[in-house]
Amino acid sequence: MDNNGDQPVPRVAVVVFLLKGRSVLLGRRRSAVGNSTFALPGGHLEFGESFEECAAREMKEETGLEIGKAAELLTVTNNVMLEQPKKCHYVTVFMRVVVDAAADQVPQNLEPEKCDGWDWYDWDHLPHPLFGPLHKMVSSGFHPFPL
Ligand code: IPR
Ligand code: MG
Repeated sequence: MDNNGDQPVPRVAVVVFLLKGRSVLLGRRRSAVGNSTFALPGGHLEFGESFEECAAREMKEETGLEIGKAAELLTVTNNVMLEQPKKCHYVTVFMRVVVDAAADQVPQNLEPEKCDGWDWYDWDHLPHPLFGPLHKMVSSGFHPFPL
């Protein structure tokens, strides 16, 4: 089908469960999509990128953390968000990176216009509200931890 630029189209987002022990890195979004909700670091897949490259780029851009090629694919969800101020449809690719619990990983808030700040949250005490795509996964019983 031809896309003349006026039609909304699905986009691809790559997000990362950065895990440290039983904690996950989350930040409160400042955005027309999921504003004020807690979300994983990540963002739009760029032309020609692998999921792993996108995960590493977004992590670096948003938090300053270097994950190299460590991200592994966990799952993919289809998220149609027509109720948002900016209607959108994302295919969301969820990746995982496990960091050394002893290592001093200090995330920086490098895009303060998009996020209130990053922090580690215990998986059993996640903050609310979670961003829609993440909320849907958590409510379904999904967890990102290696078996
Ligand atoms: P960027 O690319 O700005 O990091 O995008 P994002 O964090 O708003 O993520 C886009 C996908 C979301 C809305 C599922
Ligand atoms: Mg982002």
